[in-house]
Amino acid sequence: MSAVVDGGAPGGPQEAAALRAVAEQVARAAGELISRGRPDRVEVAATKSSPTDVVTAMDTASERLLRTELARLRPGDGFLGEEGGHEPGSSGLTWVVDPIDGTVNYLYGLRAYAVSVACVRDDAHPLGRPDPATWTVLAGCVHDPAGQETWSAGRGLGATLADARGTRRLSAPAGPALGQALVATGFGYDAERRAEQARVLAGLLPRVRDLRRIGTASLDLCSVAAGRVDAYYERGLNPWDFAAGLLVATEAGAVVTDFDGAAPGGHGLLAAGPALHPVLREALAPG
Ligand code: LIP
Repeated sequence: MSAVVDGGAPGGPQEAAALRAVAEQVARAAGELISRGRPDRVEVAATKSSPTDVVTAMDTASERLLRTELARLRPGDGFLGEEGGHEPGSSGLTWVVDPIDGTVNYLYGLRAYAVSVACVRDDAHPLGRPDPATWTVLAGCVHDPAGQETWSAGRGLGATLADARGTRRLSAPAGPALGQALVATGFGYDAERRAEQARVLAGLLPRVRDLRRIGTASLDLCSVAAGRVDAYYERGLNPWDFAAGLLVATEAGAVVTDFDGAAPGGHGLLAAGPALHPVLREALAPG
């Protein structure tokens, strides 16, 4: 795909399909860069919100590639990246990217990391920074270079997983009873937040089958879409951590909200099959 990509009528299936193809193309290119270019010993280039919130040179290189490729393929669109922040566009569409989701896994050589690329429209902030409370995710791709798995979705087009065996449509299971549920979760970079998350976890653990901590929100959401876990919840995520995975999970039939049933965001995200979601939401309710 070399020329500028035009997506057809705004909000239509043709536009969603064209944006999905762009997301897949650039996510795979960045995935190739970070997996082939991973040094044996990855150094911490800088820290952000806390001493454990790290950036590596490959996070920055991956975001640079994504920004350049998207500017070439979709001139006029905005860009919001974990490392470089927001660059407004004129088209009303914004690409929300995490150049390496699961950076700590990448740093330690654990294989659960991914490139996450989503395209959103936010009519409440047409030329501003898109807000998960008001945005619509039109297309998204989560590419796992170590596992050679590519998860993608288009609004109204469903969700798929492509790997060495081919491409298959995803359909999230309704979900088991709470006591049988395998639940994924995650923890922030701030010690106080982790203490609070540990309290919630301690209350939930005796009531479910077991917990999984994969370390990568985008792959956690895709795992719900594929039935590899029954649910995923986390507080404190950034928009780029969940934008693409959110669409993969919802297009596969899972329910994704905050802990009050409204739009998910940094204040809370809960994803599960339609039968398990309300039960787990109640189990996670304070008090
Ligand atoms: C990570 C998320 C993960 C969360 C981590 C971190 P990063 O994103 O994917 O779910 O538990 O605290 O936010 O920093 O690797 O892009």
